[in-house]
Amino acid sequence: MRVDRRWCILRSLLNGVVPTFNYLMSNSTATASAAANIALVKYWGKASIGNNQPATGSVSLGLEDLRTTTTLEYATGNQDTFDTELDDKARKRALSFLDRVRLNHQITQRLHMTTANNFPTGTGLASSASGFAALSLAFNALFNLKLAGSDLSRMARLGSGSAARSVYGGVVELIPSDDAYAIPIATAEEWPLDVIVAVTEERPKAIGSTEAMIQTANTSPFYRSWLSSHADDMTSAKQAITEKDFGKLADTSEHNCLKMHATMITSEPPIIYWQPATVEIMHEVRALRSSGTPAFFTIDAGAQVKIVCLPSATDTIRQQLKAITGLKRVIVTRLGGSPSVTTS
Ligand code: 2P0
Repeated sequence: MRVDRRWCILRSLLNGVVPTFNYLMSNSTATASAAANIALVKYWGKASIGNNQPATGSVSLGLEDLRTTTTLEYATGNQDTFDTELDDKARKRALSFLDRVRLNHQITQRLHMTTANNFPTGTGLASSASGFAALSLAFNALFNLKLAGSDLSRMARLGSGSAARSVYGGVVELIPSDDAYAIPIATAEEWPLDVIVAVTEERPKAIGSTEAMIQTANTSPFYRSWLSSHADDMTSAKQAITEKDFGKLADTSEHNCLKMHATMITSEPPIIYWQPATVEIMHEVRALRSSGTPAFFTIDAGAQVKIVCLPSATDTIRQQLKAITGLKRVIVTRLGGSPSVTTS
């Protein structure tokens, strides 16, 4: 304890005099890959807006093949620079995140950031989750911060609430608190599942998640019920995962998803992310389950439908989806998404 305290004092003194001191031990580049995740029990609403403190817990699946890869290195000048296709809004968001985490870790170094997604951005496929998780992992590695998983998760949450879950792979729970962080609750090996992403809309969504959440909380008459019924869904989903009870996970996930969309649809003005094909696919998946195919749907803040299934059902579902008018394409992935980091 004493040594830690002295180290902190020395570090902060030196940081004032020699700004480069606290990363003399750092690497010159760090590259991180983090996966998108889909929530089965969803985060929709904030207890605190500035810090992305979620109003509720959530449970998610990491998507092995939907990834953001981000490299951080030192900028040559005294400004952060980007070698990316990030639009102005995303760039501002990344800059404000970097300023915040630099302040938290007493780092002044400006950075050069390169980042790319291997899937569509801003269409309800959790690109902010994989994006801020990859950026946090790269930041931690570049400056050799050696943060514990819970602290990395908290860092990622400052960028985007759902990013707190993408610092891990597998099944992850985000626990609400006044400094919320996520924990892994099951590995992909424990319960192999496939996820079929049915893309029904390639264009970016009309309203972003942050704004939509605030609008929902402020105007939907159902928002209070959403909050008060959430704990039951968390308990049920976690039990289903522990017991590998697919039917129970299916019922809980679809119920929670439809409840979330009910709060959005009843906001003023309404937030309707669904396309006709979104609804058609929901019916198709429910019909498949009724006839014995182990599959259920979930939909996030966008028009895409994510179909979770046992791997034995993947081909059947893909075949059935071909008949859906308005389906643009499918992306098939498995539960997974453990992050990876390299430094030099
Ligand atoms: C989720 N979503 O649990 C829910 C379900 C979308 C629907 O978390 O404001 O991009 O950056 O914390 O994390 C999307 O919201 O929002 C989201 P911010 P985020 O996955």
